Amino acid sequence: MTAPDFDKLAQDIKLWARELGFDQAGITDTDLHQEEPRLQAWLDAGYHGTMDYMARHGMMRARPHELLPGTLRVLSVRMNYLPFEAGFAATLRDPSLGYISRYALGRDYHKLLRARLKQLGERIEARCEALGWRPFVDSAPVLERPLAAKAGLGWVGKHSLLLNESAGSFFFLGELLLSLPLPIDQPVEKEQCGKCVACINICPTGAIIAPYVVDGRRCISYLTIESDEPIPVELRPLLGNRIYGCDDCQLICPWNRYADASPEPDFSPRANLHSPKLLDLWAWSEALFLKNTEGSPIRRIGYQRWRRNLAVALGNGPADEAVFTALHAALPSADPMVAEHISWAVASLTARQQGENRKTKLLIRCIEKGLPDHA
Ligand code: B12
Ligand code: SF4
Ligand code: SF4
Repeated sequence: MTAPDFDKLAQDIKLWARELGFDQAGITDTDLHQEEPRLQAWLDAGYHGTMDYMARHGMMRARPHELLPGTLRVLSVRMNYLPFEAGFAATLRDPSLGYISRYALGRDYHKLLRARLKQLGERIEARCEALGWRPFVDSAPVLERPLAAKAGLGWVGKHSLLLNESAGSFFFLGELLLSLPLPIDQPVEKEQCGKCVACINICPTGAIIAPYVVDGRRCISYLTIESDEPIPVELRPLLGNRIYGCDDCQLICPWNRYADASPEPDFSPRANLHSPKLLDLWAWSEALFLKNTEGSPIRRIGYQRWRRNLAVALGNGPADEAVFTALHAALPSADPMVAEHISWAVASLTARQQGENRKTKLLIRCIEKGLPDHA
């Protein structure tokens, strides 16, 4: 058997990736040694909070070849996820609605991306004998953003997400580790944030503590999804109506004016999650939560975290009689952590005059000016 033409194979792999629904693919080597001190500093500072898996794999995150011995290249892929009718402003503006991060409105992306990467791996394997390969998405102990940046998919923005000149940042990343000496792609020449610091300023909880550095413990995504602990009291009012993740640092980013919506049916919003009334969600029993979130990433947080998040959002919303009644009714049977959040919500509604958060107002104005297609 003759040795494969690796230039041609690299071109074919990128074509197959497009055929499988990825919006872009790039190839890089496994050398991330420059990232190791930054990753170590981030861990040493404790910015991972209770995400123990971040510390557990240590520097392996920066050494993909240790994950699969023999790995020579990383194929990095990205897939847009924004739904056509994202309804950002309408949902953020109305405090009686719950805002769910737009990546989580449809089916769980992990399954979709991993299945597509597996298909891609099988297709490459059919061309090359004795190939070692392994797909990764998100949960992988590798630094996906620095790898994608090296593979030419974009640059790391000051919010720490990967940004692409023509696609913004509303996309998922995934990788295939490959034992093939494919030609590598060049990184984007320079990051293009320039003097902009909009994401840092708009972040509701001040989680972007310096350009490119996110203190996970302050990020709403961590507080509402990853953490199973009580949400720190001082941060609760800042969450507004964000009940699962947060998109603010991406929404304010000028590069997302060019973000494309995804035609992928799996990412189409489920009607009951797109811009739901908080009180409707609050009425879900655990059985209904499990039924309504089947196949959705939201299911992974479980019912108690879901209730905790809803209680905070209700406490930040309108002080209607119906809200007080619903909160009081849930108190006797609530799990102790949720009960504490319900009591906080009742106290907060009682004490406070209603009014939209100042930063949210500003964000909505910016979305309406800059993102007409999605707003
Ligand atoms: C842990 C994690 C989180 C944590 C911590 C976030 C963080 N910034 O690390 C929390 C729960 C808060 C989180 C939130 C979100 N996440 Co997340 N998360 C991850 C995960 C699993 C690991 C990230 C990681 O390694 N962090 C450790 C830090 C040290 O790494 P880093 O932030 O990449 O930092 C590097 C660079 O910033 C760089 N750096 C540091 N200083 C400097 C200076 C300069 C000049 C430069 C150029 C670089 C640089 O050095 C660091 C080390 O290499 C990845 C998947 C993966 N395996 O990579 C998804 C991932 C990063 N998340 C993703 C998403 C979509 C989100 C959310 C948007 C979800 C949401 N809507 O709620 C938010 C965004 C918050 C934000 N602004 O980061 C996507 C990002 C896609 C993209 N376009 O970049 C990923 C890649 C998942 C995926 N497979 O698609 N996430
Ligand atoms: S996702 Fe929200 S809370 Fe997290 S860094 Fe971005 S703006 Fe801040
Ligand atoms: S908002 Fe500005 S600073 Fe932040 S990532 Fe976008 S361009 Fe960069």
